[in-house]
Amino acid sequence: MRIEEAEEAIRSLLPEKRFRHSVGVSKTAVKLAKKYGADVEKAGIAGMLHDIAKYFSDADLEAAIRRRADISNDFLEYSDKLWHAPVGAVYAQEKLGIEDREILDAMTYHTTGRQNMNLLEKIIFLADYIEPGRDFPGVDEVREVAAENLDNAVYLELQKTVIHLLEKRQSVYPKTFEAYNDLVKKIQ
Ligand code: DGI
Ligand code: FE
Ligand code: FE
Ligand code: FE
Repeated sequence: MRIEEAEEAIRSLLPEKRFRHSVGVSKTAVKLAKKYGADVEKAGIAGMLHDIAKYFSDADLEAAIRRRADISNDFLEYSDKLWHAPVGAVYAQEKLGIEDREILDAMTYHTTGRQNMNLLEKIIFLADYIEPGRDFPGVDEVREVAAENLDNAVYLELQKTVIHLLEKRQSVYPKTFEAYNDLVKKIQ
């Protein structure tokens, strides 16, 4: 699959605003891939597809998580906002024929992160947060750090996300903490 084919695949599945977000993530991921030496085509495809399951119903998302032995059922114990990520990867594999493990993992972990994220996983995780359409307090700081050091930017995103969740009295998926603990060791 090429980036343009990925764009066509999401067009009918996402409302206009989410479609534009996905194009923004794809373009940002391509830029980060060029800067940090990742596979540019994979970054563009994973960025385009990352939210493909965002508008599936909770019932469908839950059914997919239960059906697939390779998606941890512990997602169901946490926020339903997490569910579209692993289910999107399964959808990309089953319906779009994507078999590339790096693309599928980048999609699976784009929301929560995890420890030992590889280059493509970090790029998609970060691109989702800083694409040009995002506008929330602190995003410009992360954009600036992203231009300098990938791990520092991923760390900052995780720090802001965890603080945000705690302030809103929301649960934090364990892999998000694991990603934070991993990156805090790697920052400069
Ligand atoms: O799908 P997007 O809106 O583009 O972004 P996303 O997939 O990164 O979703 C982020 C949302 O998930 C954000 O509103 C925070 C929420 N969330 C809920 N629980 C957790 C969580 N995010 C992380 N990283 N970890 C959690 O435990
Ligand atoms: Fe998402
Ligand atoms: Fe995210
Ligand atoms: Fe997204």
